[in-house]
Amino acid sequence: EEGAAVPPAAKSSWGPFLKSIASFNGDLASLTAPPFILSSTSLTEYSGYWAEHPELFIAPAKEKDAAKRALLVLKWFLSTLKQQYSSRNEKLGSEKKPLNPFLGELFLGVWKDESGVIGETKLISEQVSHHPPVTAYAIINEKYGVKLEGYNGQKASFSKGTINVKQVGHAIYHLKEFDEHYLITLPSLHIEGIVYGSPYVELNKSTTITSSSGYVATIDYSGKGWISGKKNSFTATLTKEGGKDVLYTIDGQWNDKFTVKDGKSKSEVDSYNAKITKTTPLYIAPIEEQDPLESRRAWQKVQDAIGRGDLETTGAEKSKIENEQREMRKREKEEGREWERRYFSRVEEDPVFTKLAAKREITAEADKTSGIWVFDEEKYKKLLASPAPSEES
Ligand code: HCR
Repeated sequence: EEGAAVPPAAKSSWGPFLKSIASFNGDLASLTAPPFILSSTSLTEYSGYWAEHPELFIAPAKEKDAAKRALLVLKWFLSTLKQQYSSRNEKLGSEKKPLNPFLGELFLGVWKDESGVIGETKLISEQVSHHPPVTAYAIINEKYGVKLEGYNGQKASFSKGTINVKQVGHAIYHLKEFDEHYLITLPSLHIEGIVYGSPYVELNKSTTITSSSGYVATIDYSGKGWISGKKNSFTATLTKEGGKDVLYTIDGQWNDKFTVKDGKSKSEVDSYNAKITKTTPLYIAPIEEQDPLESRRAWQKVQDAIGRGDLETTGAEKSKIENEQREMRKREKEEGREWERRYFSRVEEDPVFTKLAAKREITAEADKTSGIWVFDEEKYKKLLASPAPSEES
């Protein structure tokens, strides 16, 4: 039944919402969703989903065998999918519409390490473009010399009752000791359950992880009604570039269990249970110590209002931020300058990406992400030396 999962008080808003998405233009930020489907989390926070298991994030750095290392990178990637694509569903009861970050918005944090084994893992996430919305991030573990950097935007379309989302951008995982890079492509997704008022994400098609050491992982996604008939299913293979032999296969559900098998003997060599593997909480500075551009400080009033269900204040506080932003863009335009991103820079070309992308015919689609973005070590080092408060705010 249409809107079956919609709270009674919001029932009357669901029909009109369904009609409005049927004619929507592809810009997710402009989609006006009924209040109960609004989340108080900004998209800049989603970058953290890449490392909620720091022990898996750094595991490849400890592996001396190149093929097993590539396998551990694949395993870590698969372990992030549950956080990325179904954690809101599980925590909030359905997928929700995140806050649309403003240009320059930051989300900074660290996964501390009580064990003393893993070392600190830092997260830097920054909104590098507002039109179109693009978030860039770097996740760094100095102790093991592991760094992930990437950026992404979304291109959406509506068809046959679902929202289809294509992700533009990519991620690059780097291992310092082995001087290895892994180019990770991002899955397309669609949203199921919209008609019933309980949207959740299902991943589409396939993605790849291409390593500079010559390994290729291919992950094929399928949902309910496909091969296994279970939602959030996948099968993955790891092969040596140019070779025909499958070294390892992994299959199962990314929100549940999956098993790793040897490609030849088909015997199980490893397994993972996403349901019972605990995440490590991200430490974020208390609001009063945060920079004014940091997400939770900047959105505090909006978030409180959403939490209280106070629509009027939500709207008013959102407008304040939007107007301030509009003013700033106007001033920059008049003065012929562009907002200086704090941690990232736009580049003509990222040689690491170009080299790995050429192996798979992957393109950057820079026109859809307002450029190619890289983590700027120079800016980062300068900021570490003297954390300057923001001038604009
Ligand atoms: C599509 C989506 C916003 C973007 C979210 C992304 C793609 C962001 C980058 C993360 O690394 C991975 C990721 C996971 C999310 O699943 C995805 C979101 C799912 C829904 C949301 C829409 C904007 C919400 C539309 C409104 C619906 C609920 C009616």
